[in-house]
Amino acid sequence: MLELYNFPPSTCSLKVRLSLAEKGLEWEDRRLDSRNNDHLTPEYLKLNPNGVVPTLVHDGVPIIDSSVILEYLEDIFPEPSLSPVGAVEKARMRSWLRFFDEKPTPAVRYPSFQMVLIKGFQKLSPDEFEDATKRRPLKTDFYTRMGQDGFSEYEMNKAVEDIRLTVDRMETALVAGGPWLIGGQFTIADVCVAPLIDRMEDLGYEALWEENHPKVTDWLARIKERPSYGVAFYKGARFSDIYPDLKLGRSSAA
Ligand SMILES: N[C@@H](CCC(=O)N[C@@H](CS)C(=O)NCC(=O)O)C(=O)O
Repeated sequence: MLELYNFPPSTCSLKVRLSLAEKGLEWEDRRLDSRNNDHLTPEYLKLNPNGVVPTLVHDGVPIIDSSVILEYLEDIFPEPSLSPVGAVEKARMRSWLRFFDEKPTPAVRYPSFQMVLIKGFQKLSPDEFEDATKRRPLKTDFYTRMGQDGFSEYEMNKAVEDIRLTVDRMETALVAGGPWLIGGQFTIADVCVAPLIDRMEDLGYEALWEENHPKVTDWLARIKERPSYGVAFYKGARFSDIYPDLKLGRSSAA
């Protein structure tokens, strides 16, 4: 049995939901609510000591870290394959995964928290906020830097630069040989970055690629046409589903 502990809008959870849908796998939805700190309970920390989602539990065995989970699914359920056969192509795919974990994944958190997630933390007293910060095994530094007033302009600009770098690299790769990031095959490299680009679009930053990255724009449109997209991004999985007024600030965000 496959169980996925996840939050509906979490980009890391969406990666795994996309892959499960691509493979047509049945799974139990262990949906957690971040506002209740469901991911910080002693029971959950036994599954995932990092206190983050997603966690895949396969026949009782927890597998953590979204990119690791994607490769695990490739190993256990190789068909339909989201991974190339050749060693060189596989290395290229893995280097995309490392890059996505290194740059755009952390970068997307800045506007996500600044524009949406901070709201929940602004309701806390300073002591409650400090407690919320300290109890997060991997996130204390990030939450401390955010504070209850938000990130600095420098940090926000840096995050946007990292997304720009990402779409630049994607455009170059797609020009050299699409339609997917490593060529003809849709792979977990595409799966990994798709929720990040979708999130930036949801926050109103689509000008970052729509203005002068036509291949990335087409790539995103093609991804959205895949049946897996509709399954993973069900109603409620985007911030704008939860906070409709987010759309109002779109034009000024980029
Ligand atoms: N490297 C981890 C990162 C997971 C992660 O940061 N998840 C976020 C949601 S996308 C989370 O659980 N955050 C909890 C929190 O901020 O307290 C992975 O890819 O699984």
